[in-house]
Amino acid sequence: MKRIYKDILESRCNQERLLAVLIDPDKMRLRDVEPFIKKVNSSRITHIFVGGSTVVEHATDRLVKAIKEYTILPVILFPGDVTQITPRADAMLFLSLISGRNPEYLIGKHVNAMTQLRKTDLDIISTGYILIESGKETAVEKVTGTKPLSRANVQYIVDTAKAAELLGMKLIYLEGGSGARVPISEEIVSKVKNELNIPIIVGGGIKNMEHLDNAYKWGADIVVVGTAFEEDDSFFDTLKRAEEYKS
Ligand code: 1GP
Repeated sequence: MKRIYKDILESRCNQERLLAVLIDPDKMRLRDVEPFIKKVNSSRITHIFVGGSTVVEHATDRLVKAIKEYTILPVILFPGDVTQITPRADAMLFLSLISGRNPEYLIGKHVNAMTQLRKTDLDIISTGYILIESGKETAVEKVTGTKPLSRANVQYIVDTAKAAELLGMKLIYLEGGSGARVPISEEIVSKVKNELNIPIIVGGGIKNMEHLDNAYKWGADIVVVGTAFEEDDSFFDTLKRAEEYKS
């Protein structure tokens, strides 16, 4: 069994800022993997998340195989569906959509995944996935038939996250949705951080250095960026320049 979660906990103790790039198998062409991953390797990115809300069967397996040829960074599945499980990855976020009340996404799909998961050596990380409204309808809402939590109801978001921690979940993912107009707010991230002992992932709508720095400052242990890299890979250079400026 790989020790991806233990490494996340260790990094957190050392106050390291973990950064994950999210790659959607439906959007990344196999011939683009090599140049893209080479840029990832020379950046400060620490983890590669792979997943999407709607993915063609076997696309995840093919993509993870290709990614693994070019990097030693941990590859973590962020699956929208059972068909996105592949033993080639290192770990999997075992997501429970705790902002919604669709039993399929709370426990149903997890049960269906067991036959496949038993055959893998993935580090399976139980994750409370909280979708928070961010100004536009997200793919997660459409696929799961659930509504996000209101940004205004911060206490309810905190209570949801805390309940997940007490249920034994190991990570909380505060999700604004891919391409969110605005990232998760300071009040939400900092209040969830204050109450929780488990690491927090923040993603959705992180498009520039200010968004990224703020997410860490407010309490994110891992920040996930997808669209900014997908739409404009000069974001890699922006990251690099910001690092050089700091050092
Ligand atoms: C989506 O949180 C991730 O699930 C990343 O969002 O694509 O907006 O960076 P972006």
